[in-house]
Parts: sequence; C-alpha cells; structure tokens
Amino acid sequence: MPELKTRWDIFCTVVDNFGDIGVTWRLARQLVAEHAVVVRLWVDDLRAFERLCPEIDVNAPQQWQQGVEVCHWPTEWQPVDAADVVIAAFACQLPGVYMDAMVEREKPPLWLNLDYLSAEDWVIGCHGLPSVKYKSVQKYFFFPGFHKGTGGLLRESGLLERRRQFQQSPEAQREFLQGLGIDRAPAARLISLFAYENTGLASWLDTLSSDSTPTHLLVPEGRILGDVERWLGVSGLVAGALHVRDALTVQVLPFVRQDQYDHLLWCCDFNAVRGEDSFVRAQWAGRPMLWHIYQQEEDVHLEKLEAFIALYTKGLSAAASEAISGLWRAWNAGEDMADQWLVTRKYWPELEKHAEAWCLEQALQADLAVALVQFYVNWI
Ligand code: TRH
Repeated sequence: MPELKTRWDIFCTVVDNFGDIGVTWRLARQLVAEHAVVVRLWVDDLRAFERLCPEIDVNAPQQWQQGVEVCHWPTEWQPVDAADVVIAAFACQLPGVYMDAMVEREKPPLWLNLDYLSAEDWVIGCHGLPSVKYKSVQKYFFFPGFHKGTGGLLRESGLLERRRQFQQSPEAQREFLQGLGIDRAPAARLISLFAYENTGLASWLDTLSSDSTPTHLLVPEGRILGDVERWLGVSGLVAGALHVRDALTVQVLPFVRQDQYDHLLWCCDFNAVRGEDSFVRAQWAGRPMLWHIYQQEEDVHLEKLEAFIALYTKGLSAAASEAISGLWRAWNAGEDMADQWLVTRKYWPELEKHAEAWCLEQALQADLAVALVQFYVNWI
C-alpha cells in the first residue's frame, strides 16, 4: 500500500512588507519539492503574495501554485480538517475553529511557531522548547538561526551550485540583466538596493557619484524610492527610470518574482538588503552586503544587529571587521555613509573572500526545511 503523505498547514498573516509571505512561500515550495509532503499555505493577503508570485489569482479562495495548495485565510473561517504538522509563522494567531479541529484529531498534530531569525545566543536555548498548550495540543518554538542547535536557514537543495554556475557564466548574467532592461557598463560596479527609508542614503549616493569607479545602482520599486527621488531631485520614479549623476547610474527595477530576485543578487557585486528573507538570500549570493534590519520598538533590533555583526565578522582582519561593522551601523542609524564606504572599499578583496567563506560555513548546517522534517520525525 502506498504510504500516505504527511499533510502540513502553514499559516501566514502579512503584518507588513513581504518578509512574512516571502519566508512561508519559500518554505512551502521547498517542503513540497524536496520532502514530498502535502502543503496548504493559508495567507490573509494575496495581494502582497502576488508581488512575489505574479501567477497568484488574488480572488481565488483556493488555488495550486508550484505544487502548494494556496488558500486565502478568510475572516470568516470555514471548518477544515487539521493537518499532521501545523506551522504558525511568526507567532500568528490560528483561527479558534481550526485549533479545535487540532484537538479533535485522533493523534494531535505537531504544532510549531516558526519564529523570526536572530543571531542572538539565547535562540539556541529556546529552539525546540515547548511553548503554550491549547487543551491537549502542545505548541513548540522553532527558531531559524546561524548557530548549531537552531533550526538553520532556508536553503533549497542545489542552490549554491546553481548560484556558482550562474556567477561563472557572464553570458547567463548578461541575458538575465538584459531581460530586466539592464545594460551593465563593463567597468561598472553593480549594486542592488532594497531597504527601508534611510536618511543615510544621500551621503552614500554622493560618494558613489564622485567615485573614480562607476557604479550602476539597481533599485527595485519600494520604500527607499522616496529617498532616491529626493537625492536625484526628481519625482514619480517608476520601474524603468534611469538617471545618471557623474559616476553613478541609478536604475529603478520592477519588483521581480522571488526567483528572479535571487538572480539579481547573484549578479551584483554588493547587495543592500533588509528584513529577513532578502538578508538570507544575500548571504547565499556569496557577495559582500549591507543589512537594513527591520526596526522594532525600544530599539531591540539593535541587539539583533550587533549579534549578527559579531558572528559575521569572525575570521576577518580587525581592520576589515571594523570597516564593515561601521558601515552597517551607520546605515542602520541613518547616519552619514561617506567615510564608512570609503574605508570599506579598502578591504574589498578580503570582504569578497569572506562573504563566500561565510556562505559555505552556513551551508554546512542542515537547512530549515530539513530541520523541520527531522523535528517532526523525532517527535512522532
Ligand atoms: O519586506 P521585508 O522588509 O519583510 C519583513 C517584514 O517587514 C516582516 O514583517 C518582518 O518581520 C521581517 O521583514 C523581518 O524584507 P524581507 O524579509 O527581505 O522580505 C522581502 C521579500 O521580497 C523576500 O522574500 C524577497 C522578496 N523580493 C522579491 O521577490 N522581489 C523583489 O524584487 C524584491 C526586492 C524582494
């Protein structure tokens, strides 16, 4: 008799931006593709989802996308059977009726809270611990992370091989960039910019525009465009816009599908990323990067930032470590970037080597999907 596939339900509320749906969509696809499980992804905001995956029918209550059953999470919940594994992403609150369905199962499901990514040490101690209980059903904390003893990072099988092949093929890169309307000048440094509003941007762009090396800056449509407009002295920037200021070419890109965004990161010499998912993808790109961390109340995000800096800079020379840490701190404080950028440039070869080494070191860990499946196997 064929073995019945395990059924997984992933719940995602889009709090803001694209990280919540970005992470859960990536996870759902990987579980289906690599672990032969059945996944239903419940999402409350299909419009946000559509930006990452244009095939989404925003009006469909249920649809199949890349092997994942995508369900709109309605305000009025209709009863459904609970799955074998239930993931509440980022502490979202499950519908009460669904929680009762979990209780009614003959064997209770494995119920997990997939938490936010952090490099802080305490994560190791909390990963996998029991959280709250609903009647007879126990919830567990599941923490992604960079350390051994955490749930690891999302990384599809063969990702780094695909990335390396692409980076070794100037033709594949040229073709990809041309598809986005990007004609890279041969000597230009390519930088992608995905960030929240940032008062430090103008000083960075000033420095890039007066540099001896030309820069081609690629900016997907999003929250940073207002700052770009102010610096350029223009308004109404949309995808396709291209402006040259001395050594700096600024090009606005459409918000591309998630897989294309990976390729964009792989093409660039330097990636400014933000939040959680693009931050991880930039690490898999193996190139130097700049992280704009998601701001939290009472500045608790600054501790997260420092924890990651401390981990990431291990193995760098003291001077290179100071340079990249300074750049990241300035960016996250919205401060002047000029000096920090000039200092960072001095250590470029070392930072490039380090980015690849960091990527390989992180890839030694089991990826998050494998860790989840393993957690389930150990639990049953
Ligand atoms: O969009 P983000 O800032 O998302 C989040 C949310 O704010 C969330 O509430 C918060 O908790 C979390 O950050 C830490 O940044 P993030 O996580 O990088 O998500 C962006 C997603 O969008 C990611 O999956 C990559 C994708 N993306 C594309 O698919 N195409 C694009 O062109 C770009 C620029 C991004």
